[in-house]
Amino acid sequence: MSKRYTITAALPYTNGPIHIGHLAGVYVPADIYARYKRLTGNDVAFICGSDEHGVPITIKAKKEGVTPQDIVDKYHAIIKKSFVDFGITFDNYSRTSAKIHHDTASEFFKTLNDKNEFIEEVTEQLYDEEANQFLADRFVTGTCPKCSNEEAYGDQCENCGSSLNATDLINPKSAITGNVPTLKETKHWFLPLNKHEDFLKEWILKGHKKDWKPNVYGQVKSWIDDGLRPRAVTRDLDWGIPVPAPGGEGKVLYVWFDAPIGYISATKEWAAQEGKNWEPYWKDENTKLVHFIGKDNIVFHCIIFPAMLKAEGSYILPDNVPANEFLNLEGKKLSTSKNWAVWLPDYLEDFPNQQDVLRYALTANAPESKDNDFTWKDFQARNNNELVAIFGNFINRVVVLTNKYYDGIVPEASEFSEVDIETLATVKAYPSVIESSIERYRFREASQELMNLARLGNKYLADEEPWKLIKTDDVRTKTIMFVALQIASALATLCEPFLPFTSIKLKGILNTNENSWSDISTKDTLITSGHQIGKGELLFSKIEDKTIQEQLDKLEASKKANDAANKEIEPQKDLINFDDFTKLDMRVGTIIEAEKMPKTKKLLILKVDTGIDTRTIVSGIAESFTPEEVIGKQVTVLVNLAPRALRGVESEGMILMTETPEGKLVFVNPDTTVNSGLQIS
Ligand code: B3M
Ligand code: ZN
Repeated sequence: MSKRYTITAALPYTNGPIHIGHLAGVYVPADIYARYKRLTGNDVAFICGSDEHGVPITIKAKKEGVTPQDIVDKYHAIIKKSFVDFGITFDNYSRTSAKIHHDTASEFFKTLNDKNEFIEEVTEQLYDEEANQFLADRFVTGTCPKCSNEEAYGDQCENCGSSLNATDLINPKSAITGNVPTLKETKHWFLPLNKHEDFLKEWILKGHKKDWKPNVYGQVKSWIDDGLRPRAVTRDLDWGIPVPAPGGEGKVLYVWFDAPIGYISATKEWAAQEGKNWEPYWKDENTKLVHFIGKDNIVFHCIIFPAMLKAEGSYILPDNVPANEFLNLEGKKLSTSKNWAVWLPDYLEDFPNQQDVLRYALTANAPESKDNDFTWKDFQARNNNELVAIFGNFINRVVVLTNKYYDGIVPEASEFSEVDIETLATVKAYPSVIESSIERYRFREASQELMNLARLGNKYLADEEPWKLIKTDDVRTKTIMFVALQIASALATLCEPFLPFTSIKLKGILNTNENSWSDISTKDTLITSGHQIGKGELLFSKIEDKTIQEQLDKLEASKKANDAANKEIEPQKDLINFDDFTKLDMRVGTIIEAEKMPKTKKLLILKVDTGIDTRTIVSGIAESFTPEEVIGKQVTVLVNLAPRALRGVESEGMILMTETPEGKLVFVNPDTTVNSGLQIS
């Protein structure tokens, strides 16, 4: 039965491009769901937009010496393009700086204020005297009182997911100056979450929410069990939506108050463009509201936003919030600040037209019930062993053989064998098999079912061997190819939510676009005899080891460059007097021999001519130089350092080094050739 769906995907902060973690956690599953709901005949509003307020944007603007507006304009365009490039089919991708959003969020606040749903209170908040600024949200970090994570933010701990008030932090530190904040009085509007505790308990714990994912349900339950407290929904900042109430001058709405309302304003904007009424999408009890988010956003979507909607009174509440866990990259946490990420624009540059490969690899390995790891090796295996070897191979065989035997014309089927009948019946069952996984938000499982259909096709061809039968049994071969073409047609439709670009390509090759999702289970023939298909064209191509190694190297290099760029300059050490200095005996030395220390990655054993003698020095430079490269080099040596044994080799001195921005070690050496043994003073 056709239903109305409002499907939202978390609004990305506009402080940088998006990476594979965002795609895997939120946007690909949301898009699969939205596409599937549309294909099955539902009325869908798939909504997203840029989250353009909040501290992350102000911090980025400060860092780059530009205005917050410059930052959001730049990244809104980049992010929006990435979504189009990866086939994410939002009905509207809006932005929270849009007038319609400012108006909608202001109205929402005013309604709650008029209904006395807020507490207005003067309290002491953290303040940075040097920066002349109140510290909230990401302007302050400290230790989480719940899990002891030392990098919790003023509104949330990303480690345990708890929502916090800035004054809860232990050892708070300003993110602007590094100073310890003081306390200063200021007035704010608080949403008394405690007032909504009973309703939330009822709604989440006792209601029909048992079908929520265990990770979501479990977190929400534990927060509610802990007891809820009032939360400030305004901030002393100048970037955001002005507080529309007397006494609100110089203050703005808390970003997590305005951002979820962004879903509503984006729906309004879309409805106006489409000549529709937006209200049923948010106010009709029959509409199913589903929020796709990452796990760090659970508290906002399952507690705070529902409390806001309930307090307002005229809105529906989410039916489900299928939050995902986090995706790691090569065993390490994805990190924007450490540049440990695969950015979508970079991926497309290196893998043009291969969006479906990434969509598939991220879905097949999605962090649905626990954190998961993206590795380039797994990406390669998903492509080579599944997309190429199973899906692509099946389609290629069907298309090539149909062209070879019948000039691309779908042959007549004669009598179906038992295997044929069974195979066709299995194909008919696939839509509901895939549906049952998608309805439970198990997109990994759904993607594997899709691949199983291609496997079925491959097995059918391998068992029936039309390439052998063509020589002896023309009639039977035609029937086999007819059945295989039905499977290929089913794949063309059923792969659309997962592999949208491939679906278009495949429909082009089969020269048909007429089957809907439900046709696959209801129609006896998906592609009829006499229909002309097109020529073969490879859907996927093998990814070589070299390509994967290049990605691994690139990742490592960009992280190193980033580390070097962000390296804090060490403060000056304590003063020494001239006598201390003269104790150091530094000389020009010449490296005359070099070899790798066995079983180590970093160490070279060098023989150095110091002018005084030839001695052994063990140096940790093997990741920056081969032994051959250093032989003959003149270097600065501290010769009177007490010897010490490294891995059983006595090292008699130290070579002075520094590091390039890329993390490569370089020698501190004379810029002209001089005699070994010369003193440096
Ligand atoms: N911008 C947080 C994030 O990007 C936030 C989501 C808002 S959804 C209303 O993780
Ligand atoms: Zn915590």
